Amino acid sequence: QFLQNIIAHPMFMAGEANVDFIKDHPELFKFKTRQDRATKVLSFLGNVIVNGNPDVKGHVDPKRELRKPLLPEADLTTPPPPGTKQKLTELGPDGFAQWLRQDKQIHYTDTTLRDAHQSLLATRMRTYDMLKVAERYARQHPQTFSLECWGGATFDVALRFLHEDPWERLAKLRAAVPNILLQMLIRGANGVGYKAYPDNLTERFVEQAAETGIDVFRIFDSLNWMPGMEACIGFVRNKTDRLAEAAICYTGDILDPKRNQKYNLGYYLRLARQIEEAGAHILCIKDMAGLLKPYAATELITALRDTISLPIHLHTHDTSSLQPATYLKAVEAGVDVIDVALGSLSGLTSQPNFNSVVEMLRGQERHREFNQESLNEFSNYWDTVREHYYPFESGLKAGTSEVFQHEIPGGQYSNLRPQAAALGLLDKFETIKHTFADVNQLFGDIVKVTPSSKVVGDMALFLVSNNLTTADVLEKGPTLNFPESVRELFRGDIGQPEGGWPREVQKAILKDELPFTDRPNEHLAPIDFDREWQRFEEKFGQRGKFTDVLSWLLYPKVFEQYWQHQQQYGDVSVVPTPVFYYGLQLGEETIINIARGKSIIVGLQSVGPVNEDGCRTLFFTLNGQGRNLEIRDNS
Ligand code: 3PY
Ligand code: ZN
Repeated sequence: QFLQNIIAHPMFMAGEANVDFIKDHPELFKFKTRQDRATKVLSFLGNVIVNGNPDVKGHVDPKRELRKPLLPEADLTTPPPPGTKQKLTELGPDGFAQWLRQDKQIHYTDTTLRDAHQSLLATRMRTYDMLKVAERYARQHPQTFSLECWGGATFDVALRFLHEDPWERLAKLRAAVPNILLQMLIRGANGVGYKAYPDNLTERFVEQAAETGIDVFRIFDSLNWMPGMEACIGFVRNKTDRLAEAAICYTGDILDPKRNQKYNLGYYLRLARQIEEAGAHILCIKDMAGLLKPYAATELITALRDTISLPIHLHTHDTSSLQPATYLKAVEAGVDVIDVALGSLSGLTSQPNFNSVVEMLRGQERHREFNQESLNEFSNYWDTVREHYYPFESGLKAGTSEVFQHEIPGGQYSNLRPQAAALGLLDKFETIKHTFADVNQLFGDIVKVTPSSKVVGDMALFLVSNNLTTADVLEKGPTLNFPESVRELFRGDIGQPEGGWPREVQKAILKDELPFTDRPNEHLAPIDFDREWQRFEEKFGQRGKFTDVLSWLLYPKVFEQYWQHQQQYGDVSVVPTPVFYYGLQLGEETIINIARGKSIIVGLQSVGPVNEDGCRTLFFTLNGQGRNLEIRDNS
């Protein structure tokens, strides 16, 4: 600790420490009393036991029996066979892209660790459950193209609700899966956030993500606006040796004359050419709401294959339950990679079922073999684990063709319901869905995906909660105080839509504020990283890792809360999920691996009454020894 104090001292870092430095600075001898990891974890558990985990408050069913998941079979004594990761190292990104385009057999991206739980379980899947099976997956299914496991909403949710470091998650997954490409979703100029960030922040973020473990960067812009993607494509291409996969977000219906005025085949082909010119290695069709119907897929994929020479990756959500048919047609038309999720985390607002799609293509000349028995074991593992997250289920019971009318993205659909409930509008959910579609038309028919979809949702909720319709926006515009996100959208904060914003609506929303049409990032000062390192140290009292500085710059408030939690309770990502959310029952024991090779066995013996200080005394056993802890009761 003494040496750490010296190294961290500002004078030492500035190279100004002379011979009297130690004598003149008694504070170097001040040592923080460190609580050991076990005590920190114990106080986290104590808090959950006494006060509940706030993330599930009001949704806990104490009678619910949670089973222990069975781990899929795998031989962990042998190293994982080489896979796409080794192929990328061998061929480099350009060579890899050519190989992919020419490879006949269909490839699969498994989204279980990112989009599947983002779309079904409010993004709550914890590193703990992922790591239990990651090494096994690497051995059993090395022919998988990639594992989508990072980015999108997972960065924010990991810090905010799970109190986990997303970078640690990625590093651990990388170590467990050295043979399959790891993939992330990045919102172009909006990074893993909801607004534009300075370009040099996105640049450093991309470099660090590659260094920590990302191989495939799926880059999109929420309005399909090329300037929102170009810089990010360049960062991946020029600053890393990884794959830049740029996405066209699919909206409307190219085969429907009522919906294809703006978003028609010509529009998508033009974007694809621009993406190829911008230097992407792979083109993605990102069908975030699941609107690409089977025969439209035939037309789109065939035309794209004829127009560009990049490999094509197709992403969809099975909200309508039609999307396996779309995959069949896309495979016939020559798509190179399709996104699927392991059975028990597939379907509805998530991706189509991995296990079943493999079987659908058996007999098709492009079929790729997988060990079906093992895929089912993984599905069964996630089926049991999914139960542990029951408070986050969306309640959607069946596929719905309504999605073709409202066009709400899969990841947003399950969120809109609780948002409506929080505003006391659950009985108006049908109206909200209709209003979402009306707002889209009012906004000029835009691409709807994070963050533009969130703004359409915010506006729909605003109108419904104020008993207004879209017609009122123009009529009563000057007297209405629209949500901040709507003003930002029309100001140009997240880019420009195809055909521009409808002028009258823009005027009604912005009133006297002037919009801009250049890149929002142009208005942001670049980050001075040396200064930010210093500010970080001043604020948090220690130098911190670069990844911490990045997380703080992206999500300042969320990171601060995460940091406090970390100081108080240590690394809680190691706590088993049922214990993390629901605590321990009297007499129950759990094993927690608090550090590499170091486990503790914790049992709960008793919970005392509230004393005069408002605390309860909890009696635990820690590796068989009694330990008591005072926990404040906040009720
Ligand atoms: C995200 O941006 O998180 C998405 O999943 C968009 O579809
Ligand atoms: Zn998606």
